[in-house]
Amino acid sequence: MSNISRRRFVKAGLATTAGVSGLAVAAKLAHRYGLVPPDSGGIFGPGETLTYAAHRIFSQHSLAREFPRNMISKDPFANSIAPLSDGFKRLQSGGFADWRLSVEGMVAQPATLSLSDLKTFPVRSQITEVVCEEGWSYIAEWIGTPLHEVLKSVGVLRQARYLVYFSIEPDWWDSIDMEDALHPQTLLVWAMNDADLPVSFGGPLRLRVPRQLGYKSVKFVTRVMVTDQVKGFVPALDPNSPNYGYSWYAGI
Ligand SMILES: Nc1nc2c(c(=O)[nH]1)N[C@H]1C(S)=C(S)[C@@H](COP(=O)(O)O)O[C@H]1N2
Ligand SMILES: [Mo]
Repeated sequence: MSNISRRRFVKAGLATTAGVSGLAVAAKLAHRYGLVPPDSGGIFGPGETLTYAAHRIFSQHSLAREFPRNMISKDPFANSIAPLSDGFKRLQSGGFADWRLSVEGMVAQPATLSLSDLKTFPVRSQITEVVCEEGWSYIAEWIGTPLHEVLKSVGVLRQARYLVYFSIEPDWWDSIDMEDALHPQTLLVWAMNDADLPVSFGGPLRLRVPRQLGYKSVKFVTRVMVTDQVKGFVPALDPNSPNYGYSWYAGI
Protein backbone atom coordinates (compact mmCIF):
# COMPACT_ATOMS: atom_id res chain seq x y z
CA MET A 1 0.00 0.00 0.00
CA SER A 2 1.43 3.39 -0.96
CA ASN A 3 1.65 6.23 1.51
CA ILE A 4 -1.02 8.13 -0.35
CA SER A 5 -3.57 5.34 -0.27
CA ARG A 6 -2.59 4.73 3.36
CA ARG A 7 -3.39 8.34 4.18
CA ARG A 8 -6.62 8.16 2.27
CA PHE A 9 -7.56 5.04 4.17
CA VAL A 10 -6.86 6.75 7.48
CA LYS A 11 -8.89 9.79 6.55
CA ALA A 12 -11.81 7.75 5.27
CA GLY A 13 -11.61 5.58 8.38
CA LEU A 14 -11.64 8.56 10.75
CA ALA A 15 -14.71 9.92 9.05
CA THR A 16 -16.61 6.75 9.91
CA THR A 17 -15.53 6.09 13.48
CA ALA A 18 -18.50 7.96 14.93
CA GLY A 19 -21.20 5.72 13.46
CA VAL A 20 -22.73 2.64 15.07
CA SER A 21 -21.90 0.72 11.92
CA GLY A 22 -18.34 2.07 12.07
CA LEU A 23 -16.80 -1.39 12.39
CA ALA A 24 -18.52 -2.77 9.29
CA VAL A 25 -17.73 0.38 7.32
CA ALA A 26 -14.10 0.29 8.38
CA ALA A 27 -13.97 -3.37 7.31
CA LYS A 28 -15.35 -2.41 3.92
CA LEU A 29 -12.68 0.25 3.57
CA ALA A 30 -9.99 -2.23 4.51
CA HIS A 31 -11.26 -4.47 1.70
CA ARG A 32 -11.05 -1.60 -0.74
CA TYR A 33 -7.42 -0.97 0.25
CA GLY A 34 -6.32 -4.61 0.33
CA LEU A 35 -5.78 -4.82 4.09
CA VAL A 36 -7.86 -7.89 4.73
CA PRO A 37 -6.58 -10.89 6.68
CA PRO A 38 -7.35 -14.25 5.04
CA ASP A 39 -9.69 -15.33 7.86
CA SER A 40 -12.00 -12.34 7.53
CA GLY A 41 -15.07 -14.35 6.53
CA GLY A 42 -16.54 -15.49 9.87
CA ILE A 43 -18.61 -13.69 12.48
CA PHE A 44 -15.49 -12.05 13.88
CA GLY A 45 -14.42 -11.04 10.38
CA PRO A 46 -14.98 -7.29 10.64
CA GLY A 47 -13.09 -7.17 13.95
CA GLU A 48 -10.19 -9.26 12.59
CA THR A 49 -9.99 -6.99 9.58
CA LEU A 50 -10.02 -3.84 11.65
CA THR A 51 -7.22 -5.07 13.95
CA TYR A 52 -5.04 -6.17 11.06
CA ALA A 53 -5.63 -3.04 9.00
CA ALA A 54 -5.02 -0.76 11.98
CA HIS A 55 -1.73 -2.51 12.87
CA ARG A 56 -0.53 -2.40 9.30
CA ILE A 57 -1.38 1.29 8.91
CA PHE A 58 -0.32 2.71 12.25
CA SER A 59 2.48 0.40 13.33
CA GLN A 60 3.74 -1.38 10.25
CA HIS A 61 7.37 -0.88 11.23
CA SER A 62 6.97 -0.94 15.00
CA LEU A 63 9.28 -3.16 17.01
CA ALA A 64 8.24 -5.76 19.54
CA ARG A 65 9.35 -4.68 22.99
CA GLU A 66 12.89 -5.72 23.88
CA PHE A 67 13.82 -6.17 27.53
CA PRO A 68 16.99 -5.69 29.57
CA ARG A 69 19.03 -8.77 30.36
CA ASN A 70 18.02 -8.79 34.04
CA MET A 71 14.41 -9.41 33.02
CA ILE A 72 15.13 -12.74 31.33
CA SER A 73 12.84 -15.31 32.98
CA LYS A 74 14.65 -17.66 35.37
CA ASP A 75 12.24 -20.45 34.58
CA PRO A 76 10.92 -20.10 31.03
CA PHE A 77 7.87 -22.23 30.35
CA ALA A 78 8.12 -24.75 27.53
CA ASN A 79 4.64 -25.61 26.34
CA SER A 80 4.03 -29.32 25.87
CA ILE A 81 4.64 -30.73 22.40
CA ALA A 82 3.49 -33.93 20.76
CA PRO A 83 5.95 -36.87 20.99
CA LEU A 84 8.69 -36.36 18.42
CA SER A 85 9.00 -38.72 15.47
CA ASP A 86 11.73 -41.30 14.90
CA GLY A 87 12.91 -39.16 11.99
CA PHE A 88 13.40 -36.25 14.36
CA LYS A 89 15.19 -38.41 16.91
CA ARG A 90 17.59 -39.64 14.22
CA LEU A 91 18.44 -36.05 13.29
CA GLN A 92 18.86 -35.26 16.98
CA SER A 93 21.27 -38.14 17.57
CA GLY A 94 23.39 -36.76 14.72
CA GLY A 95 23.60 -33.40 16.48
CA PHE A 96 21.26 -31.97 13.81
CA ALA A 97 24.12 -31.90 11.28
CA ASP A 98 21.61 -33.15 8.68
CA TRP A 99 18.87 -30.66 9.61
CA ARG A 100 17.86 -28.69 6.52
CA LEU A 101 15.74 -25.63 5.93
CA SER A 102 14.21 -25.51 2.48
CA VAL A 103 13.52 -22.01 1.15
CA GLU A 104 11.15 -22.21 -1.77
CA GLY A 105 8.19 -20.78 -3.67
CA MET A 106 8.28 -17.35 -5.28
CA VAL A 107 12.01 -16.83 -5.04
CA ALA A 108 14.61 -16.44 -7.76
CA GLN A 109 16.94 -19.11 -6.34
CA PRO A 110 15.42 -21.72 -4.03
CA ALA A 111 17.89 -22.92 -1.41
CA THR A 112 18.42 -25.73 1.07
CA LEU A 113 20.34 -24.57 4.12
CA SER A 114 21.97 -26.42 6.99
CA LEU A 115 22.27 -24.86 10.43
CA SER A 116 25.89 -23.97 9.71
CA ASP A 117 24.83 -22.33 6.43
CA LEU A 118 22.34 -20.25 8.40
CA LYS A 119 25.05 -19.20 10.82
CA THR A 120 27.07 -17.61 7.99
CA PHE A 121 24.47 -14.82 7.73
CA PRO A 122 24.54 -11.80 10.07
CA VAL A 123 23.37 -12.81 13.54
CA ARG A 124 20.75 -11.00 15.58
CA SER A 125 20.04 -11.44 19.24
CA GLN A 126 17.04 -9.97 21.04
CA ILE A 127 15.34 -10.29 24.40
CA THR A 128 11.60 -10.58 23.79
CA GLU A 129 8.54 -12.13 25.36
CA VAL A 130 6.65 -15.24 24.30
CA VAL A 131 2.97 -14.66 25.00
CA CYS A 132 0.63 -17.64 24.81
CA GLU A 133 -3.04 -17.10 24.18
CA GLU A 134 -3.68 -19.34 27.20
CA GLY A 135 -2.42 -16.62 29.49
CA TRP A 136 1.22 -17.29 30.39
CA SER A 137 4.35 -15.64 29.11
CA TYR A 138 8.11 -15.52 29.61
CA ILE A 139 11.06 -13.44 28.49
CA ALA A 140 14.14 -14.96 26.86
CA GLU A 141 17.07 -14.01 24.72
CA TRP A 142 16.67 -15.34 21.18
CA ILE A 143 19.66 -15.62 18.90
CA GLY A 144 19.41 -16.45 15.24
CA THR A 145 19.43 -15.46 11.61
CA PRO A 146 17.03 -12.70 10.57
CA LEU A 147 14.62 -14.24 8.09
CA HIS A 148 14.93 -11.16 5.85
CA GLU A 149 18.63 -11.91 5.34
CA VAL A 150 17.80 -15.37 4.05
CA LEU A 151 14.95 -14.06 1.89
CA LYS A 152 17.23 -11.38 0.45
CA SER A 153 19.78 -14.00 -0.50
CA VAL A 154 17.26 -16.10 -2.45
CA GLY A 155 15.60 -13.10 -4.11
CA VAL A 156 11.91 -12.73 -3.30
CA LEU A 157 9.81 -12.13 -6.42
CA ARG A 158 7.76 -8.95 -6.65
CA GLN A 159 4.36 -10.62 -6.49
CA ALA A 160 5.13 -12.28 -3.12
CA ARG A 161 2.63 -11.47 -0.38
CA TYR A 162 2.91 -14.20 2.25
CA LEU A 163 5.30 -16.61 3.85
CA VAL A 164 4.08 -20.10 4.78
CA TYR A 165 6.32 -22.00 7.21
CA PHE A 166 6.27 -25.64 8.20
CA SER A 167 7.40 -27.63 11.22
CA ILE A 168 8.72 -31.16 11.05
CA GLU A 169 5.70 -31.86 13.31
CA PRO A 170 2.66 -32.78 11.24
CA ASP A 171 -0.07 -30.12 11.11
CA TRP A 172 2.18 -27.44 12.61
CA TRP A 173 2.54 -24.80 9.97
CA ASP A 174 1.43 -21.21 9.77
CA SER A 175 1.64 -18.16 7.57
CA ILE A 176 2.41 -14.46 7.91
CA ASP A 177 2.35 -11.52 5.51
CA MET A 178 5.57 -10.29 3.89
CA GLU A 179 5.68 -7.32 6.27
CA ASP A 180 6.18 -9.66 9.20
CA ALA A 181 8.38 -12.01 7.14
CA LEU A 182 10.76 -9.13 6.32
CA HIS A 183 10.50 -7.50 9.75
CA PRO A 184 13.93 -7.08 11.41
CA GLN A 185 12.86 -8.99 14.54
CA THR A 186 11.52 -12.05 12.72
CA LEU A 187 14.27 -14.60 13.35
CA LEU A 188 15.21 -18.14 12.45
CA VAL A 189 16.30 -18.90 16.00
CA TRP A 190 19.00 -21.50 16.73
CA ALA A 191 20.10 -20.37 20.20
CA MET A 192 18.36 -19.22 23.36
CA ASN A 193 19.87 -17.64 26.46
CA ASP A 194 23.42 -18.36 25.25
CA ALA A 195 22.97 -22.08 24.54
CA ASP A 196 21.77 -24.01 21.50
CA LEU A 197 17.99 -23.78 21.25
CA PRO A 198 16.70 -26.68 23.39
CA VAL A 199 14.37 -29.16 21.72
CA SER A 200 11.61 -28.33 24.22
CA PHE A 201 11.70 -24.74 22.93
CA GLY A 202 11.72 -25.75 19.27
CA GLY A 203 15.36 -26.61 18.62
CA PRO A 204 17.25 -26.89 16.48
CA LEU A 205 15.35 -24.19 14.54
CA ARG A 206 12.31 -22.09 15.34
CA LEU A 207 10.74 -19.14 13.59
CA ARG A 208 10.26 -16.39 16.16
CA VAL A 209 7.61 -13.84 15.18
CA PRO A 210 7.76 -11.63 18.28
CA ARG A 211 5.11 -9.16 17.13
CA GLN A 212 2.49 -11.91 17.32
CA LEU A 213 1.19 -14.39 19.91
CA GLY A 214 3.22 -17.51 20.78
CA TYR A 215 1.40 -19.89 18.48
CA LYS A 216 2.79 -18.08 15.42
CA SER A 217 6.35 -18.96 16.58
CA VAL A 218 6.46 -22.44 15.09
CA LYS A 219 9.02 -24.93 16.46
CA PHE A 220 11.23 -27.32 14.43
CA VAL A 221 11.00 -25.37 11.18
CA THR A 222 12.15 -27.26 8.08
CA ARG A 223 10.53 -25.36 5.23
CA VAL A 224 9.54 -21.80 4.37
CA MET A 225 7.60 -21.01 1.23
CA VAL A 226 7.04 -17.60 -0.33
CA THR A 227 3.69 -17.23 -2.07
CA ASP A 228 1.22 -14.69 -3.43
CA GLN A 229 -1.83 -16.30 -1.82
CA VAL A 230 -2.39 -18.20 1.41
CA LYS A 231 -5.47 -20.15 0.44
CA GLY A 232 -5.11 -23.57 2.11
CA PHE A 233 -2.47 -22.26 4.55
CA VAL A 234 -4.59 -20.40 7.08
CA PRO A 235 -4.69 -22.42 10.35
CA ALA A 236 -7.74 -20.45 11.50
CA LEU A 237 -9.71 -22.02 8.65
CA ASP A 238 -8.24 -25.55 8.76
CA PRO A 239 -9.89 -28.10 11.08
CA ASN A 240 -6.66 -30.19 11.10
CA SER A 241 -4.63 -27.34 12.53
CA PRO A 242 -4.11 -27.01 16.28
CA ASN A 243 -4.75 -23.30 15.70
CA TYR A 244 -8.12 -23.85 14.03
CA GLY A 245 -10.35 -20.95 15.00
CA TYR A 246 -7.53 -18.79 16.37
CA SER A 247 -6.93 -15.48 14.62
CA TRP A 248 -4.60 -15.66 11.64
CA TYR A 249 -3.26 -12.26 12.58
CA ALA A 250 -2.31 -12.37 16.26
CA GLY A 251 -0.56 -9.03 16.69
CA ILE A 252 0.42 -8.02 20.21
N1 LIG B 1 5.86 -27.15 16.21
C1 LIG B 1 5.20 -26.56 17.22
N2 LIG B 1 5.32 -25.22 17.36
C2 LIG B 1 4.66 -24.58 18.37
C3 LIG B 1 3.81 -25.30 19.27
C4 LIG B 1 3.73 -26.73 19.09
O1 LIG B 1 3.04 -27.44 19.85
N3 LIG B 1 4.44 -27.32 18.06
N4 LIG B 1 3.10 -24.61 20.24
C5 LIG B 1 2.85 -23.18 19.96
C6 LIG B 1 2.23 -22.44 21.04
S1 LIG B 1 0.55 -22.57 21.22
C7 LIG B 1 2.93 -21.55 21.80
S2 LIG B 1 2.18 -20.54 22.92
C8 LIG B 1 4.39 -21.50 21.71
C9 LIG B 1 4.96 -21.93 23.04
O2 LIG B 1 6.32 -21.66 23.08
P1 LIG B 1 7.23 -22.16 24.29
O3 LIG B 1 7.19 -23.65 24.36
O4 LIG B 1 8.57 -21.60 24.00
O5 LIG B 1 6.64 -21.59 25.55
O6 LIG B 1 4.93 -22.33 20.69
C10 LIG B 1 4.14 -22.48 19.54
N5 LIG B 1 4.83 -23.24 18.53
MO1 LIG C 1 -0.07 -21.01 22.80
